[in-house]
Amino acid sequence: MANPYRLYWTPTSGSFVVELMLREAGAPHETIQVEDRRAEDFLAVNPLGKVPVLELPDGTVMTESAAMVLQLFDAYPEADFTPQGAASWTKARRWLMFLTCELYTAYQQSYHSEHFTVGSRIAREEVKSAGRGRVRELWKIFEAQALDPGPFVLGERYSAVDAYAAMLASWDQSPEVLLTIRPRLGSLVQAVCDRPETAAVLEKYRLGFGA
Ligand SMILES: N[C@@H](CCC(=O)N[C@@H](CS)C(=O)NCC(=O)O)C(=O)O
Repeated sequence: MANPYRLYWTPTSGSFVVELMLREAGAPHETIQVEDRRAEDFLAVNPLGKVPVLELPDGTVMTESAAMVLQLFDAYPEADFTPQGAASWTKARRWLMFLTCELYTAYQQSYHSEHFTVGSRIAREEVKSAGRGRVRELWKIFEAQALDPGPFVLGERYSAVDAYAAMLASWDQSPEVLLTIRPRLGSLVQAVCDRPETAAVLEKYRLGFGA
């Protein structure tokens, strides 16, 4: 029998979308909660000291959440979270990279400012504040371009790119405010939350969108 996928995770982290996909695909998997990302045994798995980390059934170790999403698209071409057709793939690649390179990084800037400045506490506050401003700017672009016409990034069809976007939205300082000022993003998040597997994974990761 093939080995299961093994996903390293922590609460509130980017492992969320990967675990959701594994569950939705019915893929045999184990999850390993990382207690200390700076511990030697975890640094041996990922020298960056970051989650998610995904070990594939053949033993290959992957980092980078967006690469894992693409990997699971390949592994489960028929799943409803996988884009179908050339135009959808083009759009999915573009916005998945936008979410991971731009938005994920802007969130990291506000939550892990230590990676972005060697400066004082004041410099760190400035980095965080710039990150928060950037997050708002990037969601505006995402809503105007990726969700036109919506409701999903691929139009009428859901894909895991939407779950990735919902995960990032849940990291916002004030998700309720974000989803109010970006109503199309709000509808996307609601649609992701309505999927049968989502609630349990949101709860496991202690993520949510307020009342
Ligand atoms: N580019 C990476 C970013 C991973 C990342 O920054 N993970 C966060 C949790 S959401 C983390 O472990 N941060 C710890 C740190 O930055 O020291 C990915 O997409 O997987």
